Amino acid sequence: EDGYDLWLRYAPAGQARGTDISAHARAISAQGDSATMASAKQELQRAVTSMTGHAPALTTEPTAGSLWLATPGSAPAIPVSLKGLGAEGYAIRSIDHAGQPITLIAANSDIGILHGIFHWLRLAQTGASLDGLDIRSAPRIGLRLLNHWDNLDGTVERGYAGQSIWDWWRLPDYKGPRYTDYARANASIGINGTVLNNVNAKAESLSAPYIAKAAALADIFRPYGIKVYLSVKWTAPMELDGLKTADPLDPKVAAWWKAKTDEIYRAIPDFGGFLVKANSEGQPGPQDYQRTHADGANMLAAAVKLHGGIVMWRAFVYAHDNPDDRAKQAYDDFKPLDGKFADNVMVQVKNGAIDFQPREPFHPLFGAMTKTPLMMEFQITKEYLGQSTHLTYLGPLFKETLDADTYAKGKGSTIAKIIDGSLDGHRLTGIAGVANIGIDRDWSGSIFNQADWYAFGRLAWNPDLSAEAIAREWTAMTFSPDPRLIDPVVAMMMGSREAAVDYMTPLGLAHLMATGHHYGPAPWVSELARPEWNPVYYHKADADGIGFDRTKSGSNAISQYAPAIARRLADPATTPESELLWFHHLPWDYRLKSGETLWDGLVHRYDRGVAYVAGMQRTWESLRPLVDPERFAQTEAFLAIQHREAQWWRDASIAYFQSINHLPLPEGAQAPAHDLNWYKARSFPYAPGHN
Ligand code: BDP
Repeated sequence: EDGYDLWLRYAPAGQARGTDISAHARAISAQGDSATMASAKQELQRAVTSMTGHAPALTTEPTAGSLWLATPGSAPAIPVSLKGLGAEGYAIRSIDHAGQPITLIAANSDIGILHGIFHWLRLAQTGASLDGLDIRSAPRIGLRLLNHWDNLDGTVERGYAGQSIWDWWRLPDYKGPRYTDYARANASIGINGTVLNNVNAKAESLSAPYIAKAAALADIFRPYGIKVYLSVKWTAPMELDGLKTADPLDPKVAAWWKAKTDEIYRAIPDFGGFLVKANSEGQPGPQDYQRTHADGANMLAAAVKLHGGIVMWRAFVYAHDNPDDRAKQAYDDFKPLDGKFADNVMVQVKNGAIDFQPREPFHPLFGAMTKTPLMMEFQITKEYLGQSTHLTYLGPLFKETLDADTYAKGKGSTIAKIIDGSLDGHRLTGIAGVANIGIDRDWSGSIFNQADWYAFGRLAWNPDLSAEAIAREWTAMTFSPDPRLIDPVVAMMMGSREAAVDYMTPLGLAHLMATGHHYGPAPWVSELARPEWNPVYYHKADADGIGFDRTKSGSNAISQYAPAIARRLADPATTPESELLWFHHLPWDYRLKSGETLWDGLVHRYDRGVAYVAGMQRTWESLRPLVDPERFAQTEAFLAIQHREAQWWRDASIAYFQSINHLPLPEGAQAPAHDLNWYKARSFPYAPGHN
């Protein structure tokens, strides 16, 4: 049990349950023989055999106790309506077919069938009833993509699970089995696209040899309903073919992109399109030629349009020469461009306005660009949340953003409704997750990090699912459906993200991580070239108080939100305490709702975070008899690391803030183990994931 099988372990189900599963999967009946249908049948056979010890028969006509896979193309008279299921959805129904009980899995397409069989396998694996099924499911969001920040040299930016799974060197000739397992895992949670290379892109990824390599991957992923996309470097025409400029309005530049796009589509006929990081953190872009993001996006959009492709243009921008609050800059740049983008462009916006912090208020562009389809960008890889060793389940973080109410069109204008297109009537809809996948046997750097990949996919399919329900499914499939295990593991997962917020950046603090690799605490850093790279820029602690004033008296970032929200955020008393210091600079003796001072409350939260991790260690220890030794030991070791590091975060932060406010610790709180200089001296320049 090294974690390679992810949530597709298909562990032996035990006598009674095995018999039950067998009875519902005596045979797999299907007429189609596409590669997709073949994968669906194979998956079922492998799973049912592994869970029950009995291989189901393969038939073309449905027979008693069979799983009947039917599309209008393969089986004309399907006794269930397929309306509203679209090209990817499915229906699962227990039916009586000519006097025989069978389970029908029906869809408009073979891809829908594949999604349907994975749903049925989820039921089988989690111990759910397989009788009386009447399920209909279709994705709420059209494009459900992973973004790989994988470099052509095999490293992964912000990757904590080893090198890239793309073996660029040996592609396209050698296509290892991992690519298929990757596709299976993604198809099982409904992911339908993957951007292969880092947003900090190299021009070479668009050269002929790399197009051939991408095409080889696209061929493997196609039967699983997964399209390939590429990140592009804006100056590729100059770097690859010696053009004098990359000005998007120069006809030669447009012609180059058109020809390049045609070349890609010849190799990959269903190529998805381009992802662009432009004029951001040193990347070139249209602004270098006094053009706008829309000028750039639209030029590319024209090139892919005829082929049905799209452009995903990232809104993650902040300029080195802009003295204004970094949190405001994306809005200031993009809001005026609303309505100016071509209809096959999506603007891809991170969940928060800074950068994937343990907690951020939602990005103010959500709700502000009603004429442009906005794509959500979450980070599945935990750059700022403990990377591979900390157990911090991201389901609650994703949900917090999806459920956030923008009030853009009055109460109930949630972000989920913006990105699924329903609020503003967009048909092009999407969500992206920065992948946490690498060559490690367990794919994600830890067993529990697999849950974040899983949760992302499930929420992309249906943002209304609860983080807890997803954690339950994942735990049942990854470990076992035994309630003695599920209940404590899920409880542990559900509070884990809040615990990280507590021990790293409580009460709305943000970006206090060490330089470059963003791992441990370094709230003291103040000497980096750009002000907004320094933690002191974010916490603004001084003898009198702490926090970033984003109200009228400060940067007025709150004015970027809908009036109903801005009003609430204008006053610390009506600002959620979880976001307090994000929006306000407050005196150390400010009274929290609990009655304690801000300083005492801060210290208590650090302590609460550390205590939560100790609690997870106890819970995990109690589960020793229920978990296989290999995976038990990994989590046990990682929790010990997490506990040590939570304590480090707490102590370093307290030592630093105390050096500024000179306040005593609240009654009963332990003094940090070392003095501030000890924490400042800790460095680890070779941390992974940072180039
Ligand atoms: C930040 C990362 C950096 C990425 C950047 C981005 O630190 O490595 O390149 O975001 O999203 O989170 O472009």
